[in-house]
Order: sequence, then C-alpha cells, then structure tokens
Amino acid sequence: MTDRLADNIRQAAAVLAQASRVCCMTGAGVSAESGVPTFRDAGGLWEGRRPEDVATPEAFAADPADVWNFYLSRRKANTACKPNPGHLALAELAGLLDSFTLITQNIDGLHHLAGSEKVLELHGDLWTNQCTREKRFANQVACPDIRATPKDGFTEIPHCPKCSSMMRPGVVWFGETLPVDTLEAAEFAVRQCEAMLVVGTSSQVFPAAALATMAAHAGATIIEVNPEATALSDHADVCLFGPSGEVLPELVRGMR
Ligand code: BJW
Repeated sequence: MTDRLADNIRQAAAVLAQASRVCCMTGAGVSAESGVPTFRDAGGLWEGRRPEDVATPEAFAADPADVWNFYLSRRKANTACKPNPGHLALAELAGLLDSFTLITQNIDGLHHLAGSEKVLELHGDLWTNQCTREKRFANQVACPDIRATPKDGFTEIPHCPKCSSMMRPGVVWFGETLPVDTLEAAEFAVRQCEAMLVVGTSSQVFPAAALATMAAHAGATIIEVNPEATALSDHADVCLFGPSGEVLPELVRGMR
C-alpha cells in the first residue's frame, strides 16, 4: 500500500468516526475478490455480449431460454463464491456506527452471507424467480427442475406454481423500474447521511449512480473505494484507489 493511500484511508476513517449517519453503496467490484465477475471491466460478464442481448425485458421476451441460461450459469458460478474481507469489513462497520445503511446494486447475496443484516438491494436477487404475470417472487427452491440442470442448460422454462405463467429471474433489467420501496428507502438514507462510501461501482448506471450525487448535494462527504477512477471520482471528497478487499478492512481498523 502506498503512503498516499494510507494517508487517505486515515483521513476517511476520521470522517467516518465523526459521522453518526453513514451510507454505503456497493457495486460489482466489491465482489470481484470473491470471484464474481464485474460487468464492464475487461473479462467482465458482458465482454463479448451486448447488455441488451441479456439484460432487458425485450431480450427475455425474444429468447427466454437464452436469458435463463445466462442467469443459471451465474447461479452455478456464484454458489462457490464466499464473502471476501471487503464484505466482512462492511458488516463490521455497521456495528461501529449509530446508523449505517448498506445499499447494493449487486444481486449475489454476498453482503447477507457476510453478516450484513439489512441490505437495500436495488437490482434484485440472483436467487429469486419472479412470475411474469402477477410479479410474485418465488425462491428458486420452488423450481427444483431448473436447479437440477444448470450445467448443461435446460429445456423447460420454469412456470409459476400458482398461475402457470412463465417465471423470470428476479432481477432489474434496463428500462425497468427499481423496486419502489427499496429505492425510496435508499434515497431517504442518502439525504440524511453525513458520509457516504461508494465501493466498486463504475457509477454509470442510473438511478443508482445518482444516489451519491444526491448525498453530496445534501452535504455528505463522499468517499470512493475503487482501484480505478470512475465517473464519480471527480466529485468525491476522498478517493481510495485500491481493491475493496484490502482498503475496507484498513478503513475499519483505522476507525477502531
Ligand atoms: C473494484 C475491484 C475491486 C474492480 N475492488 N472495486 C439517466 C441517464 C441516462 C440513462 C438513464 C438514466 N436513468 C435511467 C437510465 C437508463 C438506464 C441506465 O442507467 N443506462 C445507463 C447505462 C446509461 N437505467 C435503467 O434502465 C434502470 N431503470 C430505470 O432507470 O427505470 C426508470 C426508467 C426506465 C426507462 C427509461 C428511463 C427511466 C435500471 C437499471 C438496471 C441495471 N441492471 C443491471 C443488471 C442486473 C441484473 C444482472 O446482474 O444481470 O445491474 S445492469 C448492471 O450494471 C447491473 C449492475 O448492478 C449495474 C452497475 O454495474 P457496476 O456494479 O457499477 O459494475 P461495473 O462492472 O460497471 O463496475 C465495476 C467497478 O468495480 C469498476 O469501476 C471497477 O474498477 C471496480 N472494481 N475490481 C473494488 N477489487
């Protein structure tokens, strides 16, 4: 770790130690060290595929089996992934602050596995299926047929056990609205917070990316954790340029 990064971590830890209300927004980068691929980096999930081929309702309507296969292969790959020191540090951070709101764009569930109790999941949950007609959610356990065959793909699209309509992955695609209650809770928290951590996101996808700007306009100190500069970096008060699995544990150690 460079002296500059160590200094910036100390500065960020001092900001957090003074704050009573803190928010954190995470993106795919926080799970990179757990082996979950990011989206837009080289080697990311979408390298070689256009997002609109798999991450839109139109893509699902055109070829549900192709889209299901993409998500089933991610379920299979993610089964082996465990929380990394970055996830664990965020779970610990919650216990050091009066109020801490964890907001994530990730669908991998690793914050829960790390012990974070309340997580605002803006883009849904990889492990949930949703009825395309009544929008009811069902845990994938309710569809053992697809779980049994992810290795080789599958031929049967899962159907809702209640109304028989096709099920879809319980995630938010481009052009779809985010879960209203979750987004409202996130907006409420960022407007109240004194400091906001923004970890492992390229800050290119809205409305999630607007939450940090909202916090900054309300007077919060913005602390970014990312090995690379992003669309947010010029607007952040402190940039901690490093992998979150190394930076976040140091940050929490600095606060203790
Ligand atoms: C590390 C690291 C390490 C690496 N440690 N860091 C305003 C302006 C322009 C467009 C819009 C707008 N408002 C809405 C839109 C349209 C659209 C949008 O944002 N488009 C932009 C791309 C331009 N948004 C929507 O459609 C949203 N809906 C909506 O707004 O509804 C209302 C509406 C509808 C229609 C019209 C207008 C309004 C929905 C967005 C849903 C996003 N869904 C996805 C897929 C989820 C399911 C799935 O996983 O398959 O969510 S897209 C994908 O991107 C996924 C992610 O959550 C999201 C963000 O990606 P993230 O996390 O930032 O990942 P990367 O890969 O981009 O970045 C990783 C970062 O990690 C990098 O910076 C690395 O450096 C870093 N990193 N290793 C720390 N070790």
